[in-house]
Amino acid sequence: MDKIEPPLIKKSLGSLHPISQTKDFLLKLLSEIGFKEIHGPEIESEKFNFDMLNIKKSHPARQMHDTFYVENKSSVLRTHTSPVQIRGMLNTKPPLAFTSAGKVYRKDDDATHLPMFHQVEGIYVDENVTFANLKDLIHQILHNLFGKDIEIRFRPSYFPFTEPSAEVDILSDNGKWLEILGCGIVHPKVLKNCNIDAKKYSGLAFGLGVERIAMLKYGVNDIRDFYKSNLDFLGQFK
Ligand code: 2U9
Repeated sequence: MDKIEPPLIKKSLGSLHPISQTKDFLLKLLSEIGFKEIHGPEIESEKFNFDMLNIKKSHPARQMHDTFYVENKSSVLRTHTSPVQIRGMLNTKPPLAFTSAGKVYRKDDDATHLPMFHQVEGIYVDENVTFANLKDLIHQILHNLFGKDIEIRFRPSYFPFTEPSAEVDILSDNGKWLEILGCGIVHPKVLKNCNIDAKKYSGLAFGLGVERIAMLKYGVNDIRDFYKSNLDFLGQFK
């Protein structure tokens, strides 16, 4: 006699994708600190993606081989979530604290870069915002992500939209410094572009790549693993 199989009662549940989990973790942490999440379009004008952020016409990021241009060439697939912050600042008087998160697009494709990836960004504009406030905030974020015991290093850098600018590293187990995020004090020209009085107000801003954070947190060496829809790989993040 054939064996009669009982009906399958326990159905296995799915789970959020590890990139969504990492993005949601960051947004929740920042909302608890007081940042409000705002949203914006993935197809942007050159004005909002570049000009308003003090990115000059000659900047290499604007070249055809780095940016996806759409149709008439005055629209782009956003290369960062910063234009969302520009829209937020145009609509709101300071003090303000916003996060913007989601998909961004750049012409890149290798083990650590994809043509689509996710960013989480924050901006805080108020009277008397200083680099000390920025350092404190970044320490809070990184301690929540990687634990209280990690070593953190600020390294001078350059971005057109912040001045001064820094990149932040953490010390890994094997003694190597790993780049985690970029940040800085909002460039006064960017505040002025948004009709904010740069004599009265200053701002801090930071941006991080969600895939990069997830790779470091979970020890994933190839960014492409996140987008192969391999359920054995993805099931490990339940
Ligand atoms: C406005 C003004 C300033 C956001 C910032 C960075 C530094 C940064 C990168 C991290 C890895 C992008 O995903 S990544 O490649 N971001 O280094 N982002 S400061 O500064 C802003 C944003 C909006 C209006």
